[in-house]
Amino acid sequence: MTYMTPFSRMLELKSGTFTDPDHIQTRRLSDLKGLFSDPKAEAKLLEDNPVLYEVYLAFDAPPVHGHLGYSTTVIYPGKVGDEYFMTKGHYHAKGECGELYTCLHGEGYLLMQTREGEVKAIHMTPGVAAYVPPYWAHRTMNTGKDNFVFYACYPAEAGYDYGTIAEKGFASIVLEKNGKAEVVANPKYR
Ligand code: PAN
Ligand code: ZN
Repeated sequence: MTYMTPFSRMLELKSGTFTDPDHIQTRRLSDLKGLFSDPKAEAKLLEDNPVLYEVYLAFDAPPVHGHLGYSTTVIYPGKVGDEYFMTKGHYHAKGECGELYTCLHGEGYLLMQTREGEVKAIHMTPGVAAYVPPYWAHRTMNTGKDNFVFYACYPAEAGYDYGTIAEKGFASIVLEKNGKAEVVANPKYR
């Protein structure tokens, strides 16, 4: 038996950045084209094409049973029209894989849904440790004025199904209404 050597990474708890990640993924508005509910606001903001979020992947885990991936996501504050900056959102390609999300900084929502359209929203503030059960799609949005940062841990074999969300959308969206975040039904959900 050949053992892998244990290791650690350094996570700056406030900023949520790993100082020595294996990978950083940067997602701009153009990477989420068509996912926001207000096409005019999206087209206007695409002229600037801001960075919406970054994922610090601490470890490029081999995508096989037994290994764990871990990362932090930093979603910047902002909106497309009335809709808060958010992640693409995905089901796991291996739907039976769950995930842990722990908020480190800022505030936001973790939206989850099943393929049958059942929706659950969890308000994320520092210390909230949320469980994404198997088979639930998940998407996060920053509803605060500061960066929203969370730590995630997941089976490395989970993989990503982004296509279903790109095609059908999420059943709920989170909009700012009268200065407050509201989870509302998505009129474009198919
Ligand atoms: C997270 C997400 C991360 C970015 O690490 O991948 O927050 O969201 P999208 O992948 O939807 O763009 C996770 O859920 N991994 O499984
Ligand atoms: Zn996931």
